[in-house]
Amino acid sequence: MADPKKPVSGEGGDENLQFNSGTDSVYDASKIGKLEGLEAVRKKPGMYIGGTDERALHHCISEVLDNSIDEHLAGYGKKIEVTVHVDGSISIRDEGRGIPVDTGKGETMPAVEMVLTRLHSGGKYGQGGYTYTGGTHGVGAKCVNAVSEWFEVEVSRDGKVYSMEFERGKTTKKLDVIGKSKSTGTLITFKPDSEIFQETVEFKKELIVGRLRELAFLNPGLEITLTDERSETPETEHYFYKDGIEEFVKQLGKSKQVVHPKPIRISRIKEAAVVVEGTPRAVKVDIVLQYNDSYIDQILCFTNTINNPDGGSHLGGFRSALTRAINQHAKSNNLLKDKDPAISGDDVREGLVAVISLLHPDPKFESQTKVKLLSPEVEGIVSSATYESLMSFFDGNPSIAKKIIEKSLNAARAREAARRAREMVRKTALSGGGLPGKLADCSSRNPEDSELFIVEGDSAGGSAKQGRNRQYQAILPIKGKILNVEKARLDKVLQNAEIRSLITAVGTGIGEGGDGVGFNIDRLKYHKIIVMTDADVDGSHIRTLLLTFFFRQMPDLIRKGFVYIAQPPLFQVRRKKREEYVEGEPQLNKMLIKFGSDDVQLKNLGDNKIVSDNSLVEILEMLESLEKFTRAIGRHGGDFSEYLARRDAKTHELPRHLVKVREGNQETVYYFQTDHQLGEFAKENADLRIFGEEPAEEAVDGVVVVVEKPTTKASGHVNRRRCLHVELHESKAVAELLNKLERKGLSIDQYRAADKPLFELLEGEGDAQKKRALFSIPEILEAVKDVGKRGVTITRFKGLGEMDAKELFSTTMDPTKRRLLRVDVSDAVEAEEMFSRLMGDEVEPRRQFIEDNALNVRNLDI
Ligand code: 0RA
Repeated sequence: MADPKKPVSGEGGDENLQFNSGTDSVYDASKIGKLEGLEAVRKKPGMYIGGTDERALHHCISEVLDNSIDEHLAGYGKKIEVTVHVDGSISIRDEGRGIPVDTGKGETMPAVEMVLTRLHSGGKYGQGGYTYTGGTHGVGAKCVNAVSEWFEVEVSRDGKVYSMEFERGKTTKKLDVIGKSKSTGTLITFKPDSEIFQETVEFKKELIVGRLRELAFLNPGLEITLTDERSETPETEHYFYKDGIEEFVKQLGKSKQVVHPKPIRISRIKEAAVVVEGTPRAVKVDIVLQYNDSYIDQILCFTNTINNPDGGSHLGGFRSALTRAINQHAKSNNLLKDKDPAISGDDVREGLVAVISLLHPDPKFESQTKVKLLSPEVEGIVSSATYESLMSFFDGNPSIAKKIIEKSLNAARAREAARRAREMVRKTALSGGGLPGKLADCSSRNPEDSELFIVEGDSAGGSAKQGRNRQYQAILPIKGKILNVEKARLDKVLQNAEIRSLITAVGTGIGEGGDGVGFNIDRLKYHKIIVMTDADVDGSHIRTLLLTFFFRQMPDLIRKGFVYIAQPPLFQVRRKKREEYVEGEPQLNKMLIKFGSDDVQLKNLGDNKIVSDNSLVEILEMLESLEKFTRAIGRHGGDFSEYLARRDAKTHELPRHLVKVREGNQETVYYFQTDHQLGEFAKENADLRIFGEEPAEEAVDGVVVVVEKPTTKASGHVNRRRCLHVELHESKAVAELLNKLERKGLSIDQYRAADKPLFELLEGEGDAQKKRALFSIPEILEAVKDVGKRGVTITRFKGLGEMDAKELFSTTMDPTKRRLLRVDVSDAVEAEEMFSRLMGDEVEPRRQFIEDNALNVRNLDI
């Protein structure tokens, strides 16, 4: 077998590589020499995966998923399983055909290796009859491989299970058979490389959920599951929607009263709509729409299951046809009176929820990010499909048509009223004294470095005004609960005094632009709008109301990232007359360790040497991270010291597989170092079917399989052996930590409690010195924390008012110390659900919900 440490292929990179589908390439040996490895992707991640930020990180998941979805669309596989592991890696398992593993004629490597390491390959193997793809097929997975610290693929195909491994795009384990399987599919696991994703490598569950749910809606009949093993109690969530986008539309409008119970469905296949490479091909449109009693519209557009937030030709076609159909039906049925205002596009979209899903064999987008569809031929296709379907629906359902027209007319009347109200707001804003009296503006007139703090309550507002930097920080105190804008129409919202001062302070105006008084981002006076409320129920309610207002009336403020949440500290820690402020539990923990380690010394009884202060802090930090893994192994039913005991003496590698076998009440846990050892075990215990093809009987985690031939006991009782197999992806991270600890003089055998002391914790000097004997490594951390807690008073903060002006500034407002959260609504369903739940009547679940989800709030260290 190949040396696992040494890359065996994928040498240097050609920086000038351009994308191509590879269909025209002939992979003779001479060309392969030039077809470079994946260095190009690592050098220019922006070009291949759209950057190195949190969004790009999550985009990696989509890149792999798209391949699995393509398999599903091609008729292979009904289920995709996504699992986030404790070490930060992620697995995507599908039931597709499996990436081909054969080595083609004249090739030097198996197809799977080509597909995953050769920038130009893929098209050649990817022509499996996929008609509609996100345009990423074949390209995605290899780019993800390039930007992964490690990447593993397991292919089930032709009765066998194959595996391969890579590091940063280079092969570290050649293709190998590790077991047998009757099913087919691909399992890809990767850990994003922190050298590439310098901002963060942490997958956020909310961001994953959004995409998975969307994909399930767009692929009716496909089941997608998500398990987050990082949570204390990992549960598997299932996304499955038999009725596809119809259910999507229902969910989006879940909290609202609907105007008609059944969503309207528009479906059309336009044959020979486009010509791709000389072949005429069809374009397919699916639209579902439904009206509700709200005052906002939500239209989501997708092309080949990719979201196009900026719309494009499909949206254009839909919008114009909707306006045309409603006006036409109203006119032909004499539903308009002379004094009625004209019904505009805005009016027919009030209270509309719609999802447009387009399948196109060769879509053209405005940019790499695919936020807007260009393909001009689509406009006419969508427009005529919409117009014709709606006209016949209205004819067949005259009472629904009448309701929709009545609703549009109301919207038109309200639009007139709102225009007058907005004009009034604008006039007050422009007539000099228009700025709200309570606003303490900053002196800077440069929006880029100006900040507006919206502060709950006059008392906190007073402190903030005193403590602020008046050069660039403006303060607007908001009293009590502002109007619930979710439930009110624009003209009502604008009558509320708090809302009016908010609008004037922000400067942009609200509502649709176009008539000169609407929202205009160019008039924004502050590039940071910071909501600063108490960490209690009222505080979060006010925060929610404010965010709802922005979300509804100034969505671009949120979309463009101008809205933030201030984070006042959660704890005050008093010790020896000193006060410090602490953000949250993990930081508090860190602080206690720091206090403890300041007062103690650690003596290693092995060599009788005192560990240096610096080393002690590092050791304690490592022990903290190790605890996370201890819990994870425990959750799989393993025992951490047992697991550590299986470390390979030479390579220091830890077991990569855990198999728990249960027979009656008896439970045995097995650990395996390599895929091979697991394979051997699987062969010897064929009844367990570790690479199972039977539906899992109680899938907790990993694969649970049921015995094939139950042994029948004399009593006639059927005794089945069950097993749970978990791949321990965290082993690499744990092994690294252990190596580091070893370099600090702590040996792995000291992990389990010994019968004699291994370390001594020393406190104080000379005769007064206290000694505490420690029998194992984990005890070190505990003992130091105990010392750290002494003489410390911890107070939990409730309100901003509990801090004086200076404290408020230094903990929450000072740009060099504060931590702001940027508000980022990335998922419409989630946001919708969130807002409706937030607006519900029960306070406690709502507060919890805000704390847990905080609007996909993104951490920003500013
Ligand atoms: C190349 C060719 C074929 C399938 C795939 C790649 C493939 C890639 C991925 C990535 C994740 N899951 C996947 N499933 C399949 C076609 C295979 C054939 O024709 O048998």
